[in-house]
Amino acid sequence: MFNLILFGPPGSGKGTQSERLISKYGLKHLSTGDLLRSEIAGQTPLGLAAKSFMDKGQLVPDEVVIEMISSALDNNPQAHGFLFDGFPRTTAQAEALDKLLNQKGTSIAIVLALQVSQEELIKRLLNRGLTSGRSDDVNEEIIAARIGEYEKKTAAVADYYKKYDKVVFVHGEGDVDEIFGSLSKEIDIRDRA
Ligand code: B4P
Repeated sequence: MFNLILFGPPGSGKGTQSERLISKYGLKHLSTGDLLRSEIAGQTPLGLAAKSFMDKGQLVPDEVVIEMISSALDNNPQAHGFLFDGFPRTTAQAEALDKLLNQKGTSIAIVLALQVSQEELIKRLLNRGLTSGRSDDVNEEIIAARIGEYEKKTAAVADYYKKYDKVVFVHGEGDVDEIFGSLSKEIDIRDRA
């Protein structure tokens, strides 16, 4: 089993690159952002609770997203590997993920961390907000709150995995295909190892 985390600030291209990586490597895509948005669309109690955090640019509480990922892992016993997109976003989530994977006799092979400047992140998210209908992309204040949450709570997740020598930083600005090429190169080195 080959499990990877695509890591980076909001708007760094995690969703964009995930789509390509899952089709090239046959991984099961687990995006907590997508899972939460589908709960919101279904107007479930979980979705309604999550929406109040997401609309303010805040992270959804750890126990909610950990439970969602735990169920998704259980529901995909046939997967050859998982691509985690937007998860883990706190050290507590990283510790929980390690435990869940350990129970299944597997672990994270690599954390690919996309690096994008703050100006570019804001530009991309405001641009997406014009067409996506996503309430967390519509104004600069909410976007700034999301970047603030990333710096305060999520950046430390890279330090957590650095201890295990699993983090590779990849330049995330420029041509989407070139970035995909850089990510693929890093996976290919490990996948063959
Ligand atoms: P997510 O859905 O994870 O979304 P994201 O961080 O905003 O975006 P991503 O990095 O995937 O950006 P994308 O590729 O689409 O999170 C949304 C919210 O859900 C969070 O704020 C939080 O409230 C909640 N949440 C999710 N997971 C959670 C967790 N684990 N714990 C707690 N809360 C959680 O790219 C953005 C834009 O850039 C797109 O328009 C794309 O087309 C463009 N783009 C991509 N690559 C480009 C490139 N190379 N050049 C130019 N533009 C590019």
